[in-house]
Amino acid sequence: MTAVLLLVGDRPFSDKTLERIRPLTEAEINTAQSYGEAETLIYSSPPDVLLLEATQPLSWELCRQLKQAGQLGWIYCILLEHQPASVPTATVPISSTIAALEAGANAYLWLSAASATATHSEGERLLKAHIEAGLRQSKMHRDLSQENNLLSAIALSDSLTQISNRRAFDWELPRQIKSAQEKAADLSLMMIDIDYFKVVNDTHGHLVGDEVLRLLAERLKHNMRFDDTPYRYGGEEFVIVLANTGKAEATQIAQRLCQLICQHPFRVNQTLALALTVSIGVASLRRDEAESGMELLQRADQNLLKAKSAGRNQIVS
Ligand code: GH3
Ligand code: MG
Ligand code: MG
Ligand code: MG
Repeated sequence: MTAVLLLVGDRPFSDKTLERIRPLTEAEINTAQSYGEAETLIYSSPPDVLLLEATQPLSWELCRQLKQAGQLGWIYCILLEHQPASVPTATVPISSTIAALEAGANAYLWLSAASATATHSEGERLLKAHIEAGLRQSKMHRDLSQENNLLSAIALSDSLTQISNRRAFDWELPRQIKSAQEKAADLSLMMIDIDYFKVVNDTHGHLVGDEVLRLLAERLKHNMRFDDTPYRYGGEEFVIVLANTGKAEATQIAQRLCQLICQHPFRVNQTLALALTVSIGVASLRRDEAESGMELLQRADQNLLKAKSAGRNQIVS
């Protein structure tokens, strides 16, 4: 992934800066002539380093805005000002550096007019060092967030079936309930338990049992509506939260699922296809009712027990 540097300022600033920084970095350099354009670029594909024309008040505004929008706080931001040839050894006043840091930038730099010699001036070396510091910071951030995403994916998925796990469900359920209440929408919960699963293990061994769990998870995933995520709640129990779904519709969905499972045996390998059934407990929350996730879950579980004692391979809602 190539590092990207975004240059924001008027035409003369961009042209002058481009000419000076091209030899300093291998990063891809993009330019934005307006602040609107800059914002769009920053939010759609954040650059690694942002170089802003320090004499434009809007640059400072943009810094403050990025600082406030915390998630963009890691973009390395440099306020840059070109000094005329008449001030060859000028250094930035401490007060300007302080103001820049307070606004959320990482540096305030002056670049004096190019000297006739081929070597880089101190100002250029300082700018180069800052760009490199910015690229290091940005790479570290990207690596960390990638690692973070991977760890969350591991923490929230079930290692056997690869679907979401109990931890993900515990996190998601209260949020779904809250969102249903805010939208004044119904919500239902399905708790699914394989019937006589112990017999599968006892007859065919645990590896076959494992494969059945994988196949069932897959079947749940592929036969539910897009937003109805199945979770592995525990052993051979699965739960599905049905957003925007009242009792009548949830009952129909559960019945359809129950049929789908008992009518199509699970092909474990070339020689073994197991006919299985499930029992399902459904609990629904009407838009005008308030209930905690725990209570809703408890009702689904009670209905599941009723389905079991009524003979299994059925649903109770
Ligand atoms: P019921 O109809 O009452 O639900 O009967 P059951 O046999 O399905 O229920 P029970 O609770 O007695 O047994 C569940 C079994 O699920 C016992 C346990 O060994 C098995 N199990 C739980 N997790 C796994 C797993 O990850 N892999 C395998 N192979 N078996 C598992
Ligand atoms: Mg069980
Ligand atoms: Mg069971
Ligand atoms: Mg049981």
